[in-house]
Amino acid sequence: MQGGAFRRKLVIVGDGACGKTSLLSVFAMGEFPQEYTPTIFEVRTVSSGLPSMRHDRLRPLSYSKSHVILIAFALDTPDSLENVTVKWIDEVRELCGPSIPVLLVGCKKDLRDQAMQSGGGERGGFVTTEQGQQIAAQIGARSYHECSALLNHGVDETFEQATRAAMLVRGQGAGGHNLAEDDHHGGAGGKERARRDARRRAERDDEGGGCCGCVIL
Ligand SMILES: Nc1nc2c(ncn2[C@@H]2O[C@H](COP(=O)(O)OP(=O)(O)O)[C@@H](O)[C@H]2O)c(=O)[nH]1
Ligand SMILES: [Mg+2]
Repeated sequence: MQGGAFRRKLVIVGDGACGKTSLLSVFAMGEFPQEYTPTIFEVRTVSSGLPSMRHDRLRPLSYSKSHVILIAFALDTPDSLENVTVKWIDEVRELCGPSIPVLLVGCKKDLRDQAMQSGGGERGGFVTTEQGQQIAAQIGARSYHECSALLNHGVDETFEQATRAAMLVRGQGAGGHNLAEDDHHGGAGGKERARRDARRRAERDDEGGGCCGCVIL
């Protein structure tokens, strides 16, 4: 506890372009970003990243001391839900352990609603609520949410549930990756040094300012 306030760290992961930055931007700043900017590590009130192979090695740093994880996917992209089961949940459990609360979030609900209204939603191409709920149960998620950052539907509710879940986690949170150990085994070459510097930056961000409570990957 610092300054009489609880500090909780929330991390959002999920496929690139599934809607993570927009979700957070709408929640934190009340604004839907007009331009899509894939980001690597953006540190302001949030951090954001583009999940590519190159960033797979740096991403574990951002999980450090998390209290709650949101795994996001896009309701108009079934592949992004599949990646929840084949990639994201494994990474989260490996780096944050079995007990950190995980919420599953389906983004871009407005696109599915629109397709349903025009009769196109039945033809596949969209994830149904039942499918989302089923995967949420399969990965042991605490809850399942659907939202539209564009229309600001379901955004506050999702973060409210995430905050409640985070409050139940005691202490400093879970996650992170012991790069010192890697250095011990692999030597402190250029790559290791770069990763160590990134870790220090991430740790500084964790500690500083009180604004960096949220990380998007
Ligand atoms: N229709 C619709 N588009 C969205 C929504 N959220 C994000 N997008 C769009 O999806 C693209 C990727 O969004 P972004 O938040 O940057 O995804 P990220 O890579 O996961 O951070 C952008 O073109 C956004 O405008 C939404 O709720 N509805
Ligand atoms: Mg982003």
